[in-house]
Amino acid sequence: MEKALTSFLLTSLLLHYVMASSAMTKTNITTDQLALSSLKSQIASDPFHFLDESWSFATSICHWVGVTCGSRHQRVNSLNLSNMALTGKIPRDLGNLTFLVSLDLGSNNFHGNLPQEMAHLRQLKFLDLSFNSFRGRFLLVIGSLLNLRELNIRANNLIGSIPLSLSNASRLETLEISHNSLLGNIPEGIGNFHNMKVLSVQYNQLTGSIPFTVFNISRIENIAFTMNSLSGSLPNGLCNGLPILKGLYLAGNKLHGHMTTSLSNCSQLQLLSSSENDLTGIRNRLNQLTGNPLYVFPGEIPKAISNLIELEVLDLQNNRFSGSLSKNRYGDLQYIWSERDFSVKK
Ligand SMILES: *[C@@H]1O[C@H](CO)[C@@H](O)[C@H](O)[C@H]1NC(C)=O
Ligand SMILES: *[C@@H]1O[C@H](CO)[C@@H](O)[C@H](O)[C@H]1NC(C)=O
Ligand SMILES: *[C@@H]1O[C@H](CO)[C@@H](O)[C@H](O)[C@H]1NC(C)=O
Ligand SMILES: *[C@@H]1O[C@H](CO)[C@@H](O)[C@H](O)[C@H]1NC(C)=O
Ligand SMILES: *[C@@H]1O[C@H](CO)[C@@H](O)[C@H](O)[C@H]1NC(C)=O
Ligand SMILES: CC(=O)N[C@H]1CO[C@H](CO)[C@@H](O)[C@@H]1O
Repeated sequence: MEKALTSFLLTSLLLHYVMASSAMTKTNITTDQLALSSLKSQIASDPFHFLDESWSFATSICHWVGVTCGSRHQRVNSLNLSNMALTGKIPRDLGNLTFLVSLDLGSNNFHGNLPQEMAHLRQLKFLDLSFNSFRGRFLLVIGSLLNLRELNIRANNLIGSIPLSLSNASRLETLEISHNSLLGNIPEGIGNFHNMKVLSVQYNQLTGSIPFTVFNISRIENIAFTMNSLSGSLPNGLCNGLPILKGLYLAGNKLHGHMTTSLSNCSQLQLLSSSENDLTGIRNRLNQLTGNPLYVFPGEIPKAISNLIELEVLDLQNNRFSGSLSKNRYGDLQYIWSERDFSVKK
């Protein structure tokens, strides 16, 4: 009797739970549906009709083009509208997609300010807004996205300085904020990114010196500061905290000083660009990198280039190289290398 009662209670409890949670899922699907509809209403042009037909209430949002839902919650966890030639703005309601883990709007014609409400996307790990025309001080939002691993806002019209709060997003592995109009100093807090592999702030209007904390991020593979107005000198023992550094892009700044420190600890360095600064002594130091596949400095293609077993991409456009190239073997493409422009391949 007791047993039957217990089992009855358990069953009704379970039923209650199932009903309550399905009601919640339903409301929440509506939430996501409204948010996506709001986004669609802000898209002024969809020349290839990616969303026209697919984004209709006749089908579940989980089947809409570019939308992926989580299998447990049936909430939108990924939105990928990259490279669809869409023109439009991002509505505040996008911030209601609170289960989003991955958002890729790269390579479209989105414009206007990015809404503050994007700070509500706390689950976000991957955010790509590159190659659009977004403006405003979007980086202020990033300090709220504590789970973010990869941020790519390359090639927009974003302004403002790099906020101190950015270092709250301490799990970042890729910070690609190049080709915008960012001003001011690079904050010391950049050294908090212990997992950082790629740091690219090239082609902005950043000033002040490079915080030496950058040279202590032991997992970093590529650092790109090209074409800013950074001043000051490089630290002694530059390489000692950067055991797996592959690319260091310094060209086109106001750095000065004589390189007295050894580069021999940068045992994986493949590309170093330092032209258009007031740095001396680097060329001599490069001779220490005898085991390395590639070193690049202006005016000369190094002989070692023909031994490039690990070369991923070599892009020599817009440079002033001289010398001749011999045949190389090519492996997996991962990065685009050129003297002045570093980019993460998508
Ligand atoms: C998004 O969330 C806000 C705040 O909860 C709410 O006011 C708004 O109506 C929501 N937008 C949509 C399209 O549901
Ligand atoms: C988005 O889709 C494009 C094209 O299918 C793909 O190349 C890209 O990797 C996707 N982005 C993400 C974050 O999965
Ligand atoms: C981010 O860091 C700032 C200090 O730079 C702090 O005031 C703020 O509370 C932090 N925000 C979060 C969400 O942790
Ligand atoms: C680099 O890291 C070491 C060891 O953690 C620390 O002692 C040193 O102060 C750091 N240097 C900078 C410039 O952050
Ligand atoms: C290379 O790094 C090691 C360990 O950090 C250090 O002991 C050594 O002095 C460094 N070598 C040079 C030439 O700086
Ligand atoms: C309308 C709404 O957002 N409902 C619920 C969606 O799911 C979260 C978490 O599961 C709840 O906190 C909301 O109340």
